[in-house]
Amino acid sequence: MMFFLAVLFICYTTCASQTTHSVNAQLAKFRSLVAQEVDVLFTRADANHNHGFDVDDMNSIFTDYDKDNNSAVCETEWVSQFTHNAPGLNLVAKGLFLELDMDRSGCITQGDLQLYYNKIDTNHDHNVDEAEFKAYFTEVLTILYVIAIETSRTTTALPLVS
Ligand SMILES: [Ca+2]
Ligand SMILES: [Ca+2]
Ligand SMILES: [Ca+2]
Repeated sequence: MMFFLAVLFICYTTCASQTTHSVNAQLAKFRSLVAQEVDVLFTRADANHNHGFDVDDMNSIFTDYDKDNNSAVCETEWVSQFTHNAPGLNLVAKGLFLELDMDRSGCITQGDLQLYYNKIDTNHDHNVDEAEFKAYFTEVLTILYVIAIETSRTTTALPLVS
């Protein structure tokens, strides 16, 4: 993940003066890197390795993140877990948290997970398959990375380079 962001950042800072052709090439590279990240995300999310994202998988992630076992994953809990090995991903973690806290209560609960699952299940067959998962998170991660790059560019501190 950090390698990806570092490549992205280097590209962003060195590509500005280059031609449209190379911008397109960099865009293609950006898309392929997002695709790689989504692959990694899916592999991690599919905890029971059945090539789908099901309720068991969602509960595994929830239990993993709910460190104080109070059946709620609140923002600090989520962000500290998510950024544990990658402190530069604060903004991406916060963005994902806002996605998951569907009722905006400040914590992710089982109710949020149900709503979120229904949202990703775009064909409404009560099952999130690999294609649905990847299509959804490609969109979300693309947006979050673009925001993260913009933020790093407009602040003196570089949150993506740690
Ligand atoms: Ca908790
Ligand atoms: Ca909530
Ligand atoms: Ca489905």
